[in-house]
Amino acid sequence: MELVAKKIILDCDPGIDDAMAIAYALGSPNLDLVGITTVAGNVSLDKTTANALRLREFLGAADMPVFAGCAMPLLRPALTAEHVHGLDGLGGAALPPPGGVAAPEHASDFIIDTIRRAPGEITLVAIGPLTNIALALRREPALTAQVRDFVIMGGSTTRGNVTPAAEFNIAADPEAAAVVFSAGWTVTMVGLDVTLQAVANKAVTDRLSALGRLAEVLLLPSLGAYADDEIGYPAVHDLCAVAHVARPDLLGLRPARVEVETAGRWTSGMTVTDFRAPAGDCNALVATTIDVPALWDTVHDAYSRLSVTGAN
Ligand SMILES: [Ca+2]
Repeated sequence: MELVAKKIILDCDPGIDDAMAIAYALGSPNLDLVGITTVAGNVSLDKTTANALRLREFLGAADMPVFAGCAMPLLRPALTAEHVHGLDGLGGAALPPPGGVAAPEHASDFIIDTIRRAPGEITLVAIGPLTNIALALRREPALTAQVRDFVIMGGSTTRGNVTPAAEFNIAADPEAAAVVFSAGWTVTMVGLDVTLQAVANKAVTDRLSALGRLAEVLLLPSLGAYADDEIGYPAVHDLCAVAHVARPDLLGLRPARVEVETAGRWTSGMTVTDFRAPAGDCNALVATTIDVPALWDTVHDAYSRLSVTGAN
């Protein structure tokens, strides 16, 4: 039986784990990446966009369209994470500056138009703050019915990483997340409950180091600089969400009602998750388990299929 790769749009804020997710999306035979959209998040929009362009060129996909989106959260001042991802967003990976430029269209227009033209075919995967997605939903509410699936890396049912209550992608733009979770579709939420288990420990980096220039130029320098002093090794959050689309067997999902806290003095950006909500009230499928060895197997397989380019 011939495998039909799933078409995906990746909305991202590269970002070290975003870079690993983009590389996976390009390498996986189960995925057909149709475009990359960028948003402000880990670093500013000009940097996340430049990083997406640098990555497409380095990863042998110079024709992959990149669309820049929102430079600021809907209502709040920007929240960035240079202390985690480095000043340019890719840690210690010294990729050359981009040769090309982003397409002129706004990210939210690309998302709306592409999904409208192929109803039921495209999975939208958001691995940064949800600003572009909220904007797209406000402009085209029918997006919820036209998309095949909608998957995010974000949130948590237990604890945060920016604050004790909130995970970064939700904390950076809680109002956008509230729009997205209340849009009337099912959000597949891949949050810290599972992504904190997906750590690139020494055994993982030893295995990745056999991948030649991909490892030497991108994976090892960026992972080496990826700060997570809490668990000792970096957790590759975004990679889990993209890998789930290619390999749905990796995660265990449970239906739940998720509300985003936007007003709490201590809990702004918290994804308040009710697993006991009646089925008709559920707006999310929440990842609660992950097969970590199988994740690294599929990642290694996808990475080994890439033909990395770029000058020495
Ligand atoms: Ca990200």
